Amino acid sequence: MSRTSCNLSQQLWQMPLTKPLLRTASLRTGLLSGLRTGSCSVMCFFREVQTISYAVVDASYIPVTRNAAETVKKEDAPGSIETVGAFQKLPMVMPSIDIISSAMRKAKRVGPTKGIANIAKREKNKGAKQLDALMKELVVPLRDYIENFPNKKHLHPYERDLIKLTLGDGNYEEVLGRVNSLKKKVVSVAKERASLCAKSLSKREAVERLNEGLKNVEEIFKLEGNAVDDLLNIAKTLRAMPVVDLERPTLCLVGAPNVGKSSLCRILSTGKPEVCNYPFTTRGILMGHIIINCERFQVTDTPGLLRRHDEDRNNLEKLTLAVLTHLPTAILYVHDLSGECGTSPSDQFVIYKEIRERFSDHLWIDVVSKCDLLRQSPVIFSTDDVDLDYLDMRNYMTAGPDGAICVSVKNEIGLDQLKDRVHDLLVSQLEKIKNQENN
Ligand SMILES: Nc1nc2c(ncn2[C@@H]2O[C@H](COP(=O)(O)OP(=O)(O)OP(=O)(O)O)[C@@H](O)[C@H]2O)c(=O)[nH]1
Ligand SMILES: [Mg+2]
Repeated sequence: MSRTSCNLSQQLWQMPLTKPLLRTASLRTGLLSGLRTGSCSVMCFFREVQTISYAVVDASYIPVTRNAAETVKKEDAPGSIETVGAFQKLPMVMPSIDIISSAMRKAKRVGPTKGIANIAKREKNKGAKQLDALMKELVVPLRDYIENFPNKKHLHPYERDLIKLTLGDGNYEEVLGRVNSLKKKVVSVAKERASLCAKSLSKREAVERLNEGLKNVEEIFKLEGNAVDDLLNIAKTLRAMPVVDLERPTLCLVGAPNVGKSSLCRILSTGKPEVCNYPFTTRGILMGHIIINCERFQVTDTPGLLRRHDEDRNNLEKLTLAVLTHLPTAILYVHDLSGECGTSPSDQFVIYKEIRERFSDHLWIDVVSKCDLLRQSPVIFSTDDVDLDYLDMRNYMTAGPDGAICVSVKNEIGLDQLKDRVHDLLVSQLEKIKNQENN
């Protein structure tokens, strides 16, 4: 049997994280870098390249199984995980139909042990060996998946949250559990059939028992192999998640839905998150990069936050909070006081105060968007509370939080000032991360 190692590369690209479970990810096209005049900054969304090892066995590929030492190391992983990137190391999963057809083909090629003269004995020996080979061909990839899809408790909390919020609570474990029970079933049925075949009394009986055994194992695999296909889709979804570098400062655009976060992201970078005039256009974490003076930073566009308690938040909002909680982000908070976005300025004030308090340790810039639409007097919704006289809120509704930069993407107002502030913010964030590392 010839065994050749090869590397296959798979290109990754950022995608919205909230595609329903197991739906094939649609890849976005790459975006080129753009230049910012003045401070020589470039913001761009990058493709990430992933390299995975396979062994080619008999003209088909199987994922390389890691050695025992590596497995033990993973089991001993510490409680607090400080690295991300597990999704890029997931094993390649083959479609169940490919696994079974390749296994059947290989098993049927297995001959009897040489030197058995008796025809019946030879046939019994061949049958038992073919069933055993079939079992091994099926079990090797399944075991590889079970061992190399990480246990959630060994993941960084950010990745744990991504799994929960994008695949649904418990789905990851459920699918791995189904793969494991398929593996056990294959082992038990194939062993039983092989032993039956070995006990045959004639050549004919051995042939019949072999054929029945092969058919039986094949049927089981075809019936329950959808666990493998589900795992394949999980791997695709997870691998397509934005790649994050925890040591790089990240600018995170936050605010209520429809306030202009993605429009600003498009201006600050050459990334092209979708912009529409309705809430929750952005349905996942979009990760890109900003290069300022040859230093590379990350930028994420996030789904909007509504005024409500955490237990009522949808998974999109929870994704935004997961980014802020687990990644080293500097926040660019966007306020829309024009009355156009659907969330009243007073509600935005409440959301803002909560987020500001909760993430008070983050570096921060406030931006009032759509200033081309701003009026002299504050916009008050008919649903607003009566205590609007509250001074802070009055001030907020007129000009946003103290120090906020007023910008208009439409009329190109305030954008240069914003870019300069973003630059300074990210440089400070870099220093903050370095200081934290040194302490
Ligand atoms: N007049 C005006 N409209 C703007 C400006 N910036 C954004 N908009 C519009 O506001 C709407 C929402 O913009 P988005 O950038 O998609 O807002 P978002 O915050 O990313 O929205 P979600 O992803 O749904 O949370 C779009 O119709 C934009 O064209 C601006 O400066 N002036
Ligand atoms: Mg958006």
